[in-house]
Amino acid sequence: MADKVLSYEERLKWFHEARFGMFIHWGLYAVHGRGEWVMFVERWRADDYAKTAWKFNPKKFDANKWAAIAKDAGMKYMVLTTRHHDGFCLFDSKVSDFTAAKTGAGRDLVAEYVKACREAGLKVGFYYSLLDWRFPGYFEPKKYPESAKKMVEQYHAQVRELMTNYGKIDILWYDGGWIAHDPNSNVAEFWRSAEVNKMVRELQPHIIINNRSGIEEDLDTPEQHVTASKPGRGWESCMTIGDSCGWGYVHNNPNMKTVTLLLQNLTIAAAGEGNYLLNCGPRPDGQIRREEQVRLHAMGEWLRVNGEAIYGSQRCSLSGGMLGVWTRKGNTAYFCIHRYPGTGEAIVPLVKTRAVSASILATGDKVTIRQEYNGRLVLGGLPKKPVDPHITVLKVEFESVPESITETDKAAWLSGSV
Ligand code: JFZ
Repeated sequence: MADKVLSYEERLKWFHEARFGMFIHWGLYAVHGRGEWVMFVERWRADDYAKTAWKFNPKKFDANKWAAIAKDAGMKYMVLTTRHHDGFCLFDSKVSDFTAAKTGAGRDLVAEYVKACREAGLKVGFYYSLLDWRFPGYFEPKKYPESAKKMVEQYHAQVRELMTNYGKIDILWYDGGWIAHDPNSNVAEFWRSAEVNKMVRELQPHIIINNRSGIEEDLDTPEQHVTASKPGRGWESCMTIGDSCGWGYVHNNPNMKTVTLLLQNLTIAAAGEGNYLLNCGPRPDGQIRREEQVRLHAMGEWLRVNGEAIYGSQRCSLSGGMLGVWTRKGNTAYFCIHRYPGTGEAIVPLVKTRAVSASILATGDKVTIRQEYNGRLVLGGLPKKPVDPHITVLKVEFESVPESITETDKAAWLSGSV
């Protein structure tokens, strides 16, 4: 008898605590070094591209090293591309010969990934692309209806394999559903996604499913931007460390984001009660490139000191103004300062609730509190230079859940009488 499907809140409890995960885009495309869309963008003939499978033999792939990098970064889960749009499966499949197990690698790379995640105490996520470019029926479903039907059947069969053969899976990260059709077709109907997701939840009652099979399900997935969903709705911003043009390995990727920007994105996501799924595109040999490793390590260093403000964060109604963003846990609020003031004071307008105490989270050093006209909370006695090169967090205890003043007269602030 299958376990009962957990409630939405129960299923998302660990996710809200986690706040930060590692996305991994890895597959045949890494051999070419020009991102995961290389087969389509360069119009490789299917049989020509398929030969790449015999060159893909990741001798240096060690999933335990990936898991160690994710843990060191302060990440709590991983999501791996089990199959991307090019159709190549990193897992062993009975319904496809285009898999790592049956070609150059000769291994079930997903099985190794799952084992490593569990041994590291990380939650396990599977990315799976519904579309498969190898099927003419994806591009011309009306002209090649049989091919389109077989592609849908592959999706149903392979998701069943993924949900059956690898133990407890925590996130099913669909992709590539909406691109398949002309704008006025119904994605969920074309893929018969409701049938699949019903089966998924029967096999994995606690699983979180994202919104990319044509059905809303559990998670919104803003891509390459950090945009909060409405309160109560789970969401996760997914983003590349390098240029947005490639999730898979891009040999020369000149625009790697700074650690400061990556941490700002993480704090903005946490402020909106959302998660940050940050992507690595490992080399064809399975190693995560150094430029990504060093940034992830630095994020982990910051989280080891300031993680209290991020993990399990709640929304906070206080204004961060020009300086940064607020997260909250009960009556305690955390001011994540992105633009540190040089005056020794951080001014927060329109604070309704009495502040009781304040300190610098990283050092415990006390911060002075003054509450004045227009609800201005002045946090003072700050060192002239920020204690952290990226983001300094002030921890402020309030006498109740901190609230903002609602301005009924929009001009009242001018006379200090908000
Ligand atoms: C998709 C994939 O195509 C991409 O390779 C990567 O896996 C990313 C995480 O997901 O990218 C998208 C997603 C959405 C749109 C376009 C590309 N869109 O909505 O236009």
